[in-house]
This record gives sequence, C-alpha cells and structure tokens, in this order.
Amino acid sequence: MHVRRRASFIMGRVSPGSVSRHGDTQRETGNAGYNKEARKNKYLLPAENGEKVTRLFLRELLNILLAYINKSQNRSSKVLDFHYPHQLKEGREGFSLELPDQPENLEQLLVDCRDTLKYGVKTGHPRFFNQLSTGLDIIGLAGEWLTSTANTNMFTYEVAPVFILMEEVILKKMQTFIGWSEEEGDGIFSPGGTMSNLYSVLLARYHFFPHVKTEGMHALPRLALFTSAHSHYSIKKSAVTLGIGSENVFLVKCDERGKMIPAELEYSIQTAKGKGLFPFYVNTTAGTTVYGAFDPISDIADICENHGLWLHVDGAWGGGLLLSERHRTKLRGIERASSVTWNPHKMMCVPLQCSAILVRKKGLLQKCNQLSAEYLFQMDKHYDTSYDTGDKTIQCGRHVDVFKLWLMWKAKGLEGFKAQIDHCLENAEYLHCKLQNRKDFQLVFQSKPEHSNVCFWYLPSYVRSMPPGTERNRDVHVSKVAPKIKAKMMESGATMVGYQPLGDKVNFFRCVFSNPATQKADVDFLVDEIARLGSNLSHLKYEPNQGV
Ligand code: ABU
Repeated sequence: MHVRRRASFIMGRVSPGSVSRHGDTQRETGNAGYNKEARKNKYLLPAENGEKVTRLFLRELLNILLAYINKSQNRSSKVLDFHYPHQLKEGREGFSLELPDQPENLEQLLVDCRDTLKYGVKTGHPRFFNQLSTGLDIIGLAGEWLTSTANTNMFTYEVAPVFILMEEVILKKMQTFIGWSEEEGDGIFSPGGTMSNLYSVLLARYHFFPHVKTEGMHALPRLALFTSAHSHYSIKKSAVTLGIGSENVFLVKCDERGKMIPAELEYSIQTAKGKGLFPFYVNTTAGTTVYGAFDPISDIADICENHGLWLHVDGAWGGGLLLSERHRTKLRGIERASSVTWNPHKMMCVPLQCSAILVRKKGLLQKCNQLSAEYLFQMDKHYDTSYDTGDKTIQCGRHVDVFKLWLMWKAKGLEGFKAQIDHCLENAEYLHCKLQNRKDFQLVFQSKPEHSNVCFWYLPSYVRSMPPGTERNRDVHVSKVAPKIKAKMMESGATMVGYQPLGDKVNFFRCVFSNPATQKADVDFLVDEIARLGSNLSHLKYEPNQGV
C-alpha cells in the first residue's frame, strides 16, 4: 500500500483564506477545511470563478519547474536518480504510478509533478552526453509552453493561422540554407527523423510510380534502395513499413571513418540491377548517428544523376551544420538532393520534437498524400486553401512543432545558432585532443571529429598491460568495460554517456555534444569520471572459454 505524501508545503505557500471558492457565498475564508476543499481540481477553470485557483495551481507548478530547471543547470546536482523499473512500479516515497478512481487534489497532483521530474533524467544538464538531443533552451521551453496553451492543430489555416505561416517561413529559411532556388522547395514538420526519412522513401516511390497511390503494390517492380552501413536504421524501417522489404535495402560499405564509399554504391546499384531489381532511392547521411560521419554527397549525387535515382540526405543530426560558416562545407552537394531530413531538436537544441522533411519538388507532398477529406479540407473556404497544409502529410492531426524554433530563431538570430553549433564542435575537438594524450583511453578513429561525436574505449590497467598479440583477448575484455562503467555511472548519477558496438568494433563510448551549456570543465569531468569508475575493474579477468 502506498502512503501518499502530503503536499501542504507546496500549496501551503498559498496564504490561508487566499483561495476563493466558487459557490453560493463566494466568500474568502481562513478555515483550513474550506481551503482543502478549494484545492480540489474541480475548482480550476473552466469552473465558475476558477481563475484564482487556476493561477495558484499554475504558479506552484511553475515553481516546481523552475526548481527543476535550476537543478538541471547546477553541476553539483545529479543528472539522474536512477531506479530500476520494479522500484518505480512499487512506488518510491509515496509516488504511485497507479490511476485512482477518485480525483486527487491539487496538492497531490503537484507532488506527482515534482516526483515525475525527480525520478527522470535531466537531459538539459551540462554533463548529459547520452543522446543527440540534449540541452534545455529557455526560449524553446517558453515556446513549448505557449504551444500547449494554444493547443491547436496544424492541419488547417482555419485553426492554426499563425503557426501555419510560421511553418512556411521556417521551411523557406531551411531551404535557403540547403541552397534550393526560390522556385523549388516544399516541406512539412513531422514527428521525428524516422518519420521524415519515411516521407522521403514514400515520396521517391510516388515520384517514380504515381500509380502506387491507387493500385498499391501491383503497380511496382521489385524496388531497391541504398544506404550506407553506418546510416540510421530508420531507412530500413521505412522500407519495411512501406512494403518494400528489408532484403531490398542494400547497405553500402563505408570507409574506416564511416563514410559511404561511392564506388561501392555504384557496385551495389549494378548488382541490384543485375538481379532484376529496380533501384530508385539513395540515402546519404550528413552526420551518422554513431561516428558523426558525413557521406560525400557530391560524389553520390553524380551517381544518382547517372542512374536517375532519388537522392535523399538524412541530415537529422548534421543538418544544423548548414548554419555554421566553419562547418557547412561538410554538406557540400546537399543542394542536389531531392529531399532532406533536418532535425532542429538535435544540433539546434530545440526542445523535442522538431524535425523537418524538406522536398525539392514543389507539390509532390500534396499529390502523394492528398485524400481531400471533405469534412476538413473544404475547397470552398473563404481563404487560400493551399494553407491547409494538413493534406500534405500522412497524419491527420499534427502537433505544432514550429513555434519554439521560430521563437528561438527570433531570440538568437542566425548568429546565435552559429555560435552554439561551433561551440559544441569545439567541445568535441577538445575531448578528442584530450583523449589522444591519455594512455587509459583509446580513440576509435584517430582523425579529428567531423561532427560533435567522439568515440572511444576506456582501457582498464590490466588491458593496457597485456602483451602485444593478444588483440582478441583484449576485445573480449574491452567489450565488457563500457557496460560495466555505464551501469556504475547511472547508479552514481553524476554524468551520462552512451555506448554501443559497431561492425567489428566492440562496445565503445560515444560522446556527443549538442548542449550549449556544456563547457570544457564538463568534458574534463566526464573523462575523469569514466577513469574513476573504471579504475577498479581489474577483477574482470580473461576467462579462456568466455565468448565474445
Ligand atoms: N535518431 C535518434 C538518435 C538517437 C541518439 O543517438 O540519440
């Protein structure tokens, strides 16, 4: 049984008698029982005279959120207070996930809100390096709050006039950075990079086989699509979702740095053709998920042009670099793409979610997805119905993802975005440089990071002292190191970084920088913390029969 905590310390800030209860008397009272009654959530707006209780409740919530935001930025506070699933399910200190039959009062709801944050992960903490989307931009947060307050839907101009026009402005701006001409360019915000990539495959298929919309799979030959071995799994997932089939996705070989090798792409296309398949789509990645590599877009564009294939650039992670004068050359050739995915919720630090699919050919999104539902997209409306953009999408209802980005752009200007992106890449260079000089760490690749990804192993002392020629033994050991350190790291909660294997490389750490709050001292902290947590791992002795 859960013992629920009282929350009077929170609503207790409300002075006795300050909560006005609606009803027959409308009087203020200092009676505690009466106050308790007034704290019931039925007195929130839209209840009659509910403004005061609503204001008090939201102010208290704001206090909780502000305390959390301050903690997130405080380096002496933890990134996380980790609990195992069974512990959270059992309930911690009265925090219950169970749903009641009777309404909880406002005090309890505030405690629930506070506990929800308490047991979560502070992804805005300067020492959170675990994911590509990190940070907590205050203007972006304000944008998200406003968006939820407006609580409207992006399907029609009728219900979202301002947001629809903002989306047009932002998409146009992004297209300008891609380098498409005034006459070109279309797009839509979608729920994440995977969905944006799915759109690209859908559009490419429709471009070559418009009859698929009405006739389905019967209108298609056996399609083949191409993406690098280091690309995001969403490309394969798109092929699965769209009925193309994972076996018809050709994973093109990469060089040691994780970039697609153009000659290998050419070879893959020829091989697929030789087997009677119909190549139609190539994905290039601008900023791979693990290595942060940029495929040579220009060279791949030449191949696509030769074979008449759709070229997509998955710039979910690396698209933001288009805003940086120092780094945009890494996406040279992107203007030749037929479509681009770009997630401002990654490198531009916009609160989740904010992802765009940008399409070079105007009108294709609409043609591909339009079903003209008459109850929603009436053609005889009194305004230009091309602003009813909802029929371009595969959704019906669509969240407003654009406002927070628009507001952040207003607040920072292009200069602000440039500076924060350059800063994140400087942090990566700093970490890379630091690890080059450490004997207890080994970089996965020696060359300077192209994006803000830095990949490395921690080498416990017993691995460092192994004689040459015991490489396999070392890998057996090393593969276990990162998971052990990560587990200790999450239990101690001071920082967080991810690990994974890739190809023939055993588990290694991947540190990524997209939080402008992170400073060089935080990078130093991460390195020292990994070394501290790894320093007592010497008991992981090699056992001859142990599998890798
Ligand atoms: N596309 C999601 C990337 C996940 C991550 O590595 O943070």
